[in-house]
Order: sequence, then structure tokens, then C-alpha cells
Amino acid sequence: QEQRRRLLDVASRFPLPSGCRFSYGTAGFRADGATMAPAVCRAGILAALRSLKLAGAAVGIVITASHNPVGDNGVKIADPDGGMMAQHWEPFADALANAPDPDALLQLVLQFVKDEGIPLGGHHRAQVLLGRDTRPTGGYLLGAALQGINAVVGSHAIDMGILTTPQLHWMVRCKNKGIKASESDYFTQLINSFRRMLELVPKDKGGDELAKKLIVDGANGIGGVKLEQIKAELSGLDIIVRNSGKEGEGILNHMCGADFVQKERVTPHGFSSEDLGVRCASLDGDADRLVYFRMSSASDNKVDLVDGDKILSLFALFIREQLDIINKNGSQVNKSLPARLGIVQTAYANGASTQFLKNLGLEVVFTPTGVKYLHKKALEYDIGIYFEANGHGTVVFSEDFISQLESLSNELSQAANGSAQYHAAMRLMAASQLINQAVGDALSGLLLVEAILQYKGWSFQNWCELYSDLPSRQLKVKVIDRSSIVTTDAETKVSQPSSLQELIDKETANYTHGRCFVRPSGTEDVVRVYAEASTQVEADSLAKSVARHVE
Ligand code: NG1
Ligand code: ZN
Repeated sequence: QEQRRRLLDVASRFPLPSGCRFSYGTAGFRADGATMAPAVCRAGILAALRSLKLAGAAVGIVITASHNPVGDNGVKIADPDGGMMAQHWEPFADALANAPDPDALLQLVLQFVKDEGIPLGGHHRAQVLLGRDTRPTGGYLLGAALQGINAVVGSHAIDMGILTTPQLHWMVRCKNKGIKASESDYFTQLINSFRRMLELVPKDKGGDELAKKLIVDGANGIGGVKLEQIKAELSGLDIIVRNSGKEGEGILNHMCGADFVQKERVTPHGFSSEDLGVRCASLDGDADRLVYFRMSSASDNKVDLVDGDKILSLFALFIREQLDIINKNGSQVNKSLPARLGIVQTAYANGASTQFLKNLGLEVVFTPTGVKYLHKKALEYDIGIYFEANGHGTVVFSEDFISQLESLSNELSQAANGSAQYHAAMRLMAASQLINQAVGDALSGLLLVEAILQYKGWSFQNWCELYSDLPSRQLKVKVIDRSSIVTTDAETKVSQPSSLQELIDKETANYTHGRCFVRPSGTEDVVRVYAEASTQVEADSLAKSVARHVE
């Protein structure tokens, strides 16, 4: 009775505005921040139920709209392992968010609790960790989420404060592993594992003062704030943060940030010709995306871009190299470490990156757009590396692999401390601790990039030259109903409307190295068109002509 009353109560406190329709897309619910409270409150109910279903394991709620404009906001739920909420709960999330009135909401919850066998009112308490980014609507929406959580009797909500998205995912993961999970634990882990990585840099590499300088565009979001807090403790790196989100520095994601730099290929706000040639990185508003760039000429603001695909390639090279060292015949200890290494990309990955990775003999697989698909696929390997071209990605290590690596390092440290094999094993251990295995994390990704560049003694230029990107173009097309386009084969082919794929094939055949696909966005009301060809003019023209068939 108490439970029913609370649900009815909270639903009547946050009535659904008419005409609102929420859909739990690739990144949870997203909309104008001012209209989000009902959906966020219901996400609170959902998170509490999710925790109960999983015997009171901690789940997370993140309130953010990532790289989107400052007026937008959003909410998503993290599962106990720190990954995205299991997909089979998404239809319920949609139904719950769109329940028209308190009664409908109550009935939905009761039915779902019954169908899923959720022990409501049992001896487990729901546990939900909350975090939010710096958006002005964040505090208000956090309140709505708390009310939603507390509408489930016995729930325990913990506000972790203003955080990057990956910090909250990391905290949820650690909490459930019984590891210390505060922000200072997160920082300590980053700082210590980064230091270990640098200690393992061969003595003949690094040392160049210019190589230590890094300018970071913080998108005027939370990532820059956190980086400012720890940068003094990152010895071996000289970090300057721009667009740090301080009063007067500019607006969140406006003319800055990873999404802006990757799409526009120009310097963010706050950079000038004085930065010519310096290695720069750009985060997005909630710091789960990372790209690198360098101002390429003093006469315009164009940049040389290193996107997610090239970060992935650097990680893949490094990890492969360490495995090769460990498994080389004739090394001191005749032990090998068999590892299935898998690379996961989406159709947006630049064709040149895929070719590069395949030429290395690596296994490359594709999934649909959205971290939840990539992450899941990566977990199928001993070491899975995934990235979206836009800079979201990470490396995941299987528990089995980590424990084999641990026992190998122990044996090696006794038998042949100081050997190349031992150092390679230690590097993999340090990398597995530095990289955030819950979700793509711009801060931990940045530190891993920096450590690998120092390890290889590479400049930005060396990294850039791994391969040259094929020219590409992305367009958005507004349509009446984006769901009328259905895709297959990891979104590379259209299955409906049935005639569209033939038209795309016909256009594509007119270009050398032509590749083109279209798909409905999961976060915006548009259809996206992506085209690649051997010149920019051709890529533009292919995208344009296919867009005409979509309209
Ligand atoms: P949609 O709107 O589904 O294309 C975009 C990004 C995704 C992912 C999500 C979540 C592109 C082409 N798409 O998804 O990669 O980052 O947002 O933020 O960049
Ligand atoms: Zn983001």
C-alpha cells in the first residue's frame, strides 16, 4: 500500500507535458533540459527497480547530455558492471517514461515487477549512485531522480556530485567489486598507473621537453575541471587546460569540445597561431570522448585530426607489441600468454583505419553505432579494444586474462626481473589499470595515449602518419519519420525502404574508394548520411547525392 501510494504521489508531482515522447536511445533519454524532469524521475524509479532485480547491487544514474548544447540534458542508467543498462529493459524504460498518468504508471510498474520477478518489498534494498555534469539544469534534475528513486520503498540513493560520465560508471563498477570507489580513489588509480607506465618507458626514449607539452580543450565542461585537479600530480606531462569551464571562459560545448573538433576539423575557441604545431587534445562536455589535433597552418584554423580510429590504432599497436614481446620464442621463461585480441569498430570508422588494422593481421569486427553494442562485443575477447570515430572507446580485459597476466608477472619477477618479457607484462598490467574498463573515458584514454607516445618516443607527426584518413562527409537529413529507414549488417545496408539500398549502391559505384551508408540517428530526429571517397570533393558529392534519395 505504502509502495503504491509513493508511486502515485511521485508521478503526480512530475506530470508528463502533453506532446512529449521519450525514447531510451543510444544514450538514454535526451531532450531540452527544462522538459526532462518527468523522464528523469521515472529513470530514478527504473534504476531502483534494476538494483532490486539484481539483488541490491549498486546501479548508476548519470545526468548529462554529453556533447549536446548546454540547454539540453539527459539521463542514462549504468548496470552493476559499470556498463550501459541491459538492452532488454529499454522497452520498459520507454513505456515508463511515456506513461500518460499516475495510474498508468503504477499499473506498468506492478505488471513489470511481476513479469520480471522483482522482489519489491523483500529484504534487499535498492542502491543507486548518482552523478551529473555541469549543466545548469543538472541540480534540478538530480532532485527529480532522487524523488523517483525514493518512490521505491527502502531505496538508498547516494549523490556522488558533479562528475564526468566515466567517473560515475567507474564508481558503480568498483562499488560492486568491493573496491574503494570514491573520486579520490579514481584519481589515485589514474595517477599511479600512469606513473607506472612512464617508469616502464625504455631509457633511450622520451626526455624531449616539447613532447611533454599538451594543451587540452575541456569543452567548458567537467573534464577540464577534473584535469585541473590532478594535472600537478602527473609528472612527465605538462598540461595546459583551455575552455576549462571557469567563469567567463565560454559556453559548454559551444565552438569547442571533441564533437566540434571532430566534425568541423578546425581549432576550438581559445586557440591561436601561437599553438601552431603543439599536440592538443579535446574532450567532450562529459569527458567520455577524446580526440587529438594539431594546428596545421598559421593562415587558417584548420587542424590535423587524430580521431577515435587513430587512438584505437595506437592502443592496438601497443598492446600487440607487448603480447609479441611476451610470446617471443626463446625468452627467459618459456611461458606464453595466449590472448585473443579483438578490435571493434562501427561503420563510421574511417576505411583507412580498418585497412591499417587488418594489415597488421588483427581481427576487426563491426557493430551498430552506440557504445552498448561495441562494449558488449569487445567483452567477447581476452583483450577487446573498441572506439567510435568520434572518440568514445576503451580497452577491456577479461578477468581470466588478467589473472594469467598476474601469475606470469609473478613468475617472471622471480626468474628474470628486468627482462623485456617482464617489462611487457608489467606494461599490460599498468595499462589495464589506467584505462577505464567500465566505459570510454577521455581522461584515462588521454593518459594512456601520452604514456604510449612516450614509450614509443613518438611525436604527434609519427602518430598521424600511421595511415592517412580517406576523405569523408557526414550529413544530417530531416525526415518526417526516421524509423521508416531500417538497416542491417551493422548499419552498412538499408533493408527498408527496399529500393533505397539499390540507389545508394548505384551512386557509390560512380566513385573510386566510394563507401556510403545511411541510418536513423538514435539521439536526434534525423537520418545520418556518411560517405567516403578518394577526394574530399567526391566524398561531399556522394553524400549529397545519397541524401537526395533519403529526403
Ligand atoms: P546517433 O545520434 O545515434 O548517431 C551519436 C553518435 C554515436 C554515439 C551517440 C551517443 C555519431 C555518428 N553518432 O549517435 O556515436 O556517440 O551519439 O552519444 O557520432
Ligand atoms: Zn559524452
